[in-house]
Amino acid sequence: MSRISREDMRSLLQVYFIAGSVNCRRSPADTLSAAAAGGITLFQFREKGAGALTGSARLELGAQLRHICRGHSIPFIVNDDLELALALDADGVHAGQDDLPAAEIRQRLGGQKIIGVSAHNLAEAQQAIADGADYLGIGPVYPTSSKEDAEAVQGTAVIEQLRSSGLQIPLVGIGGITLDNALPVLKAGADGISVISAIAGAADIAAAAGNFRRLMT
Ligand code: TZP
Ligand code: MG
Repeated sequence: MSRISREDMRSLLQVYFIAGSVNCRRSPADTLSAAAAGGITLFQFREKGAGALTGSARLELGAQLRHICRGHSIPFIVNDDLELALALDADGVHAGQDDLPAAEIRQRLGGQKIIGVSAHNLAEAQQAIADGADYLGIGPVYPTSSKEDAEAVQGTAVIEQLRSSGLQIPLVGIGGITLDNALPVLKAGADGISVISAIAGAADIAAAAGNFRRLMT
């Protein structure tokens, strides 16, 4: 089976919502349902941080969220954990630099699934592309309180650098992105924005997702 095309991947990255139970003020299922109704284009299940679910509770929540994604035709990506992705028949995996190399994930997941990799510089980006990544997550663009071990804030500089080096791979910016600071990320060359708190923490989740979606058109 064939890899997702770059153009299809770019469209999916427009409003990439990431969440786990720790990030949600309402239930994760309600949060994701509202975000999906509002117009997110891709979802990542990232069950991480203090108080995160483990074992069967994590698997059950993943299955519930995958089901919601399927109902909205939104691809369901699992953060870090290849075994969980396989168990949930996820649409893809997102890996950090400390996780399994994309080449190994590609071998285990097969050709048609989506693989994303977090990259912080040109060398990491080139390696991820060589390993078969479909998209790269670049950040943190702005200060974030959603990731305990976040690297140094880089603004839009790395996105600009990757684009000026000629890299064509779909890119998404991440870290502290809100409606007010999203446009420079796109201007720098990202195909979309990835957010946790600006959607999961919003008083009106569907409206927040819808506002990001409108920014993309
Ligand atoms: N990777 C880099 S920053 C970040 C991740 C997972 C957290 C993004 O969360 P928020 O709330 O959108 O800043
Ligand atoms: Mg990771």
